[in-house]
Amino acid sequence: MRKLSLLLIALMAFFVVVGCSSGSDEPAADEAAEAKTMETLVVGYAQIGAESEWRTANTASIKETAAQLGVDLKFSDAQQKQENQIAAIRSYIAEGVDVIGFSPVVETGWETVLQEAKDAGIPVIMVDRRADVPRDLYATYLGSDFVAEGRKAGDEMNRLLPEGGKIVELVGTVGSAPANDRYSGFRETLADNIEIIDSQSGDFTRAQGKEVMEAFLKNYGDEIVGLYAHNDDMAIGAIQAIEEFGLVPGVDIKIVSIDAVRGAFEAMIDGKLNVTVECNPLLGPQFYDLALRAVNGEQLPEWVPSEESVYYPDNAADLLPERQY
Ligand code: GZL
Repeated sequence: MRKLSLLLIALMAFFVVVGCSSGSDEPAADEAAEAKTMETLVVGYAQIGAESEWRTANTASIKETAAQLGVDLKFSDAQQKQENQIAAIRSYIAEGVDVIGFSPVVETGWETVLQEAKDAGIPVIMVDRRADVPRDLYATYLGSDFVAEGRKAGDEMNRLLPEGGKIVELVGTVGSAPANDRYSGFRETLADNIEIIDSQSGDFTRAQGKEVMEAFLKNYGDEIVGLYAHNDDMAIGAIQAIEEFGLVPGVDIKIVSIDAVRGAFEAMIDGKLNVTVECNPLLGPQFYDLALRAVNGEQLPEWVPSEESVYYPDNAADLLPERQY
């Protein structure tokens, strides 16, 4: 009996070994998948909305670059609603795209859906704005240093108001990384003789920038000698309110803004805006380069910062023709 059992075990072991090395024509499960190219890459992009000139230029860069590279782009506009962005990301996961890109409208509330993307093996790249999530939930963040933008804006306000005075602030979308960081960076460099007497959100739009500035003027009138706007669209709306109130924008009220969109150059040429700090929206080329590298297994740096400058009225007319946004 004992001999029979030993024979059976030996036979079983033999077939197991043969089976594994049977040279089956099925490829080994661990054979590296073929590397993706731009022409075979499928990208899902969950955009915030179309709230500003900056966003319009950012969207154009994402779409036009995909067309130039031959990337299959699935694109959605969330109308500045987080729930719409989350739904779009879930739809890309269900579609099985190769990589997901998104600009988080606010910093919080993303961990669950990004974990779902990770569980599905889909790398995520944060573009433009950053979300507050653990490092293992995203491949990299491509975007600006918003704190540095705020610091530059503070330096410019100090230069424009050497005697100091009372200023107001138009904040971007509440809870968004640019609003949070531009708020804090500005206060790091602002001189002690300049007092921020009011600070309200205009949600990065012209309409709300005008509305909030009208309220500021009603409450404080010509006490206000300066305005810090977190983006050019709110500044342009505020300029309209200042003119309707009977003051001269750029003269009675010095204005410092951020983005450096075409509308800001036109306002500087008209003498109504004193300075704009650049925030580059043309992120398409860098995004697809990072997306392809992530899909093909490269470990990416935590943050890829975009290059930016500061622009003034004195050469705005010369530069306007070459501005791409
Ligand atoms: C900044 C971007 C901001 C712009 C606004 O990178 O997220 O959102 O400053 C835009 O114009 O609406």
